[in-house]
This record gives sequence, structure tokens and C-alpha cells, in this order.
Amino acid sequence: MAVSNLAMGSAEISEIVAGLSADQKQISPKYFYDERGSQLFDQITQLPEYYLTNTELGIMRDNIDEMFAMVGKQASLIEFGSGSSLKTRILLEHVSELAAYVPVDISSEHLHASAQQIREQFPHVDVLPVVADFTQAFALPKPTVMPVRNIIYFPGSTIGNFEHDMAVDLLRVMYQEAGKGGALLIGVDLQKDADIIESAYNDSAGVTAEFNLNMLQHLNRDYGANFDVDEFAHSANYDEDKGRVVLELVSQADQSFAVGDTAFDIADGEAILTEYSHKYTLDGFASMASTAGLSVEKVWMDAKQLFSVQFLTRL
Ligand code: AVJ
Repeated sequence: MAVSNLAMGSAEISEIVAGLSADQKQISPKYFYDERGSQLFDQITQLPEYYLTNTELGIMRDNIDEMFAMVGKQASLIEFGSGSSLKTRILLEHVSELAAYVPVDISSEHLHASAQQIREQFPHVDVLPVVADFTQAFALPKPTVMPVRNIIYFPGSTIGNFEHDMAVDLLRVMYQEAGKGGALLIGVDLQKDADIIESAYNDSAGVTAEFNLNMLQHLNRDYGANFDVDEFAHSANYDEDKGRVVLELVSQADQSFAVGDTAFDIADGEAILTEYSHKYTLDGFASMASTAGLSVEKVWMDAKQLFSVQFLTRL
């Protein structure tokens, strides 16, 4: 079992080794999400300091009728990333007469389990899961009912994980998948007081620290690494100039570790970058979207303007 896991992960191992060989050691945030990491992320979304999820949910609840009016009837709702969230359920409950719901995820197991749950809860919805890496163009399934338009749904400010050029590339894939007459509904976290942002990534219960450190456990378990997890510490800082949170794992000693056959040295105080979480201004996001051929038609926010849900159409 462990051996076949390693064999299946050889492309990933090369990617991990390349990231750790760079001047700034780094590991992609996608390695947060093994089973334990997904559980920890669910816990994060319920932390009092982590304003993102609850604020976005509130924005959805408060504006769902207006959102439905913009989506229209007989649309195909295409969700980039996991399709089991509460936000998706709010949409499916209120957006009646959907032609189809198409969750797109790279993890087939997770995707099919959540698709099945959605089918049970919404038996009238044509649920057509697609296993794909959504950063690349992929083929859309043909629903039984011909959709009037495609709506790409990308909640959670996951767009914030991508640096500017990669975010534009991803928005271009969405533009393309939306097709003629298509639109995007996307959750976008906003720039705000640095203390609010830093607390969201340095919670008092230490869940985010555990989430960050779990990445090393995940690599030890599934990718033949041998990190001494106790010798690393969680760090999260908001870089106000760049408008992004930088998550790192900081080495607590001069030490070495290996990933598969490749050995690495890391100095005391040296960091491994694990995640960027970009925060946007409304103008900054609109200009990034326009580079990808998209125009912001509508922005919904909470009263404190912490978070936004935005409706974008093709220019
Ligand atoms: C799922 C990428 C939106 O950036 O806030 C939460 C991930 N990292 N706490 C975020 C995360 C640390 C989250 N995203």
C-alpha cells in the first residue's frame, strides 16, 4: 500500500523536491489537504478569528435572491474545487431550475463522495462531477437539459492562493469554461486592518499552526519524507505592501531532512514557504479580472467590508 502510494506520487515527489531546492524553499499549499488537513481546515472555518467563511456565508444568505436573479434559470453551475460546502448548498437550495451542477476536483474519491451527498439532498439536480486539475482547460460534460449559460462558482477566496500571473491564468481558464454568455461567481477576500488578518492566521486555539505543520506529516506519510515535525514552527505574517498573508514553517535548528532520495539542509530560522493568501482591493481585483477578459458586474459585501462575493461576466 505505502509502496504503491509512493509510486503513484512520483510526479508529486519531483515537484516537492524542486520546490525545496529553490532559493526560497517552498511546498505547494495543495499538500495541506490530506484527510487530516481537510479536517483541520474545516475546524479553521469555524474559528472565531477566521472571519472568511462565516462572512462569505452571511453575504450569500443576505443576497441570494439577487444572486439567483443574475444567474438566471437553466444555468449549469460549475464549481471549481470541492463541492460539499455549505455555501454550495445555499446556492442549490435557492437557485431553482438549474440545468446541471458540475463539481470539478482533482481528488476523485472526495469528489464522488460529495457528489453523491448532493444527489441525495437535491434529487432533482443533474449532478455531473468532473475529475480534473482546474488550473488547466478541461472538457465539460453534456447535461440532459441544454444549459442556457455556464456559471463558474469559485468560493472561499481560494483565488488568493495564486500569485498575480497564475491568478490571471486561472481566471482565463474560467473565462474559457464559462463560454459565450457565461459568468463567474467568486469569493474574494479584501484588504483590511492587518490585525484582523493576522489573527485569522494565528488563532488562539493553534489550529492553523497544526494545519500548517500537518503538511510535513503528510509528506512523511505519503511522499517518503522524514521531517522532524517538532523542529519546525508555524509562522503567518501579513505583508501589507504586497497585500498577502505569508504562511511559513520556520526551522528551529540547523538540521537536515530528506524527501525520497534527496537530502536537504535547512538553517536555524530558515523558512519553508507553504502558502500565500492574497487580499484584494476592489480596484485591484477588477483590474486583474479585466486582464483575463472579465468585467465585474456586481459586488456584494458584508457591512464591515471584510469579504466580497463578485459576479463577473465576459467582456
Ligand atoms: C482555502 C486558501 C482560502 O487562504 O484563508 C486558511 C487557506 N490557510 N488558513 C486561506 C488557509 C490558513 C485558505 N484558503
